[in-house]
Amino acid sequence: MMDKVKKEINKYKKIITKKVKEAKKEKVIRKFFKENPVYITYILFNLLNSTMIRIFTIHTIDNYLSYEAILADLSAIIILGSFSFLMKPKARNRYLLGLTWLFTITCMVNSIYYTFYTSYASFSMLSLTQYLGDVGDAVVQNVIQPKDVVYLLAPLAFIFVSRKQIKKGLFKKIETKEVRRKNALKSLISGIIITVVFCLNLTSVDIGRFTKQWNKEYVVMKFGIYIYQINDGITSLQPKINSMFGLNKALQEFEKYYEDRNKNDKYQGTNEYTDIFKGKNVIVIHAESFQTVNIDRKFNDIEVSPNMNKLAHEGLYFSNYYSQVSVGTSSDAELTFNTSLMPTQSGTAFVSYFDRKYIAMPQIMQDAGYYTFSMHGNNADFWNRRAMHQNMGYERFYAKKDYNVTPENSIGLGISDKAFFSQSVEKLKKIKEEHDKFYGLLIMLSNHTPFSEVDKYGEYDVNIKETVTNEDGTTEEKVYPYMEGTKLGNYFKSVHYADSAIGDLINELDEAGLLDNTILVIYGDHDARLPQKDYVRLFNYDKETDGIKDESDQTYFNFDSYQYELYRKVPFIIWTKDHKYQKEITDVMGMYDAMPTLANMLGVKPSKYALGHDIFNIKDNNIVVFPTGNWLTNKVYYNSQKSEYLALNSGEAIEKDYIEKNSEYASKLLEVSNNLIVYDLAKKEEEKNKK
Ligand code: GP9
Ligand code: MN
Repeated sequence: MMDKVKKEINKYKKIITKKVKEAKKEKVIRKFFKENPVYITYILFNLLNSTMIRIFTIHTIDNYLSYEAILADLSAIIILGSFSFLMKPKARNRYLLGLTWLFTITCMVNSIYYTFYTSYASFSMLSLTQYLGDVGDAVVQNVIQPKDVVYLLAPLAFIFVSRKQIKKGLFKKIETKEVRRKNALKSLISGIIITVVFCLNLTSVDIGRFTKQWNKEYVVMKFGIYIYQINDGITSLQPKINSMFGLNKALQEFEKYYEDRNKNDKYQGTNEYTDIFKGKNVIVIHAESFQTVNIDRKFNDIEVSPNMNKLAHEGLYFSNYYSQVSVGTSSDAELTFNTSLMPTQSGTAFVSYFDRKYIAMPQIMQDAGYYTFSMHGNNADFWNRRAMHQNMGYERFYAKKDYNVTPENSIGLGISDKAFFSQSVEKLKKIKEEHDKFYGLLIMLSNHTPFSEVDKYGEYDVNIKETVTNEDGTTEEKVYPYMEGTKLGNYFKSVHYADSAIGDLINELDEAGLLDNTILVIYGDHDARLPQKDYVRLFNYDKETDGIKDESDQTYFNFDSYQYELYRKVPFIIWTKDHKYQKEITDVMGMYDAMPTLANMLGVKPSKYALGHDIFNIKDNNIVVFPTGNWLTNKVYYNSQKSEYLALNSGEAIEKDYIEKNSEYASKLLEVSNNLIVYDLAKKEEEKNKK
């Protein structure tokens, strides 16, 4: 009995001490609030600003509810603010006001920048002199809207509250060093706790996007504007740091490399394709995530990509063409296609090295008297295209702002390919009227991972339908699910849509007379990163069990990691309306071979730094180097990480020397390409020659 009472008393004791502790804590907090009204004003108003800028710029429900960004903003504000406690009241006040101005200016600059570029400002852009002009114009045309000045609320509130406190004797307050240190520590610890909570919520996608920093809207939505800007400052310095050391060695190696190449490369010069398209207009189509696996593939006798198949069979079709992208995906494809250089080893050329000198196809065509332009329905700053397209020599970049984009005409990342193409044709008609020769790029968007908007792609079944006759003579249709519900299956549906958009485009171009003196060039930009297991199902489906065939089955296709790599290939097609040049070219080819091959046909000189070759010169001897150091020839796929290879023609012996020589060639090529971009060697060489 006594035990029971004791237990009860203890229980209540515990509750009471907890309550007392809580009350004490509350008092401590209240005390802190009461004693530091200036600091609290600093936190609240800067937090309000950072929340406002997200709400005024990114209008999505996810953004309004983004507690992650609030946590991130809070941690930046509190951690930076903590140091103020180490200072005496007067200096503390000045420091906090300074920070408030810094935060406020960050918000104002980004607010103005966003109005014009639907993206956030970057320190790296400061090195573009044209940027300053643009911002100047932006401010004038913008005539500072209320939404840009509302952020001044923070310094105003800060000044108001601090003045009041100064009158009450804030600056006369005597604090011991001990108290200052304690307060700083308290604030710092709370900042760190918030940071830890924030970090626990991060996914690997968040971290990946944060380090790459190119998807600015995403970074701001997750990390808040202040952390975005701090991170931007650091990443903007990286290319400068990379290029600070080792320039002389890089320049010497680069000069030697090209000297050797020009002397000893026997795969240069003219061939039967030289000048065949000289003077023709050129429309290049960047087909998002379009792989060769689609070509001539059918489900229930219906082609996945009937229009691309037609183009492939009626034109020059390079059926073993490989994309050489790295983390810069679409942008790396554009880089390699246009400059015949490889993606950089760290960062991406488009984002980190957009201010280097590139000798690119659009500039070459412009110099040959062509009007050059690019068209893409997404934000102009996505992948930093606005800066890079100009650098590569496109005279005009038609981006999202030039298109009528509505929720109804959008799929996935933005405007649907059908809407994009039909609006682009209107622009092309005008271009044709105003210019006698043009070279333009149209970048597609709808066929982009994750291929989940199946209801918008239109009807296309990826199952197996069969009509079976029953014993009593009646017939019934049997349906086996096959690829339905898989990511690869959805990909085929998405491709079917994109292909039909290409079909519509060709009809519309034809109606407008835009095909008569034009060559169409189409490339898949990179593979769609589809799961290996889906390919295993595609090639080894057993409809009786709705599973995978047994490996012992004679028809079993061992779709291993080598097959996966080989199946990443993308189509490259050059087509004209008159079908004059019809041929399938099966030699392996990399995206870096596009510029030398095309330039020869168009009668212009490719970049003297091109790393690829004209496929009609190099033919069977070609080598495709991948950014990983892997390489591919007609004979071998070599995996440099594993130092293993797959021989492609069974029975043919591969010499050790062959592997070594090609591996050396690949690593030298990657090094020279990277140095050329990082150290801006094309520019250095040009300056040297001028002297
Ligand atoms: C973005 C589009 C897609 O505008 O080109 O880029 P990706 O994700 O393929 O690199
Ligand atoms: Mn892409």
